[in-house]
Amino acid sequence: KESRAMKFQRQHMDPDGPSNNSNYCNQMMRRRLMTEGRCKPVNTFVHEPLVDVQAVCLQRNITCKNGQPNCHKSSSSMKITDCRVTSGSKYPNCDYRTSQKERHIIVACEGNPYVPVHFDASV
Ligand code: 5FA
Repeated sequence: KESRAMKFQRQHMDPDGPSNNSNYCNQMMRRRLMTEGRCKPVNTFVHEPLVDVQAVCLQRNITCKNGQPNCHKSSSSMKITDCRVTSGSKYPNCDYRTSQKERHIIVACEGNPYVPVHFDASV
């Protein structure tokens, strides 16, 4: 079974990206299996080395959106792409808007080793 840490990498890590095109989210949301059963409404990909994203679990500890205490905010801003389903998108033809940004990321971390398991926000 896929671990939560592996699921985070599948859903949120694209260190070599982004390919500079407006179809990025349409392609990546499908390729990373977030358009199976439903169109996942919003998702962020991070374009930084995995070790740098894992290191966020050692950076500033903050409260998550759900009230749990295990979120961490990156000390540096990171290259990200936000994917948001368009209002006209109809499953199974999932259509996304692609927005590239540079933001501090907030991830939830769990386990031993203590690694990212959920993408909470970017600020
Ligand atoms: N989740 C939320 N806060 C968490 C925390 N502090 N520690 C660990 N996990 C936390 O996200 C709900 C999901 O986020 C649940 O799985 C919850 O365990 C986790 P959502 O934004 O309400 O839904 P979603 O559709 O964006 O996310 P899913 O694909 O269901 O959730 P994933 O956790 O697999 O992916 P995510 O990284 O996008 O959250």
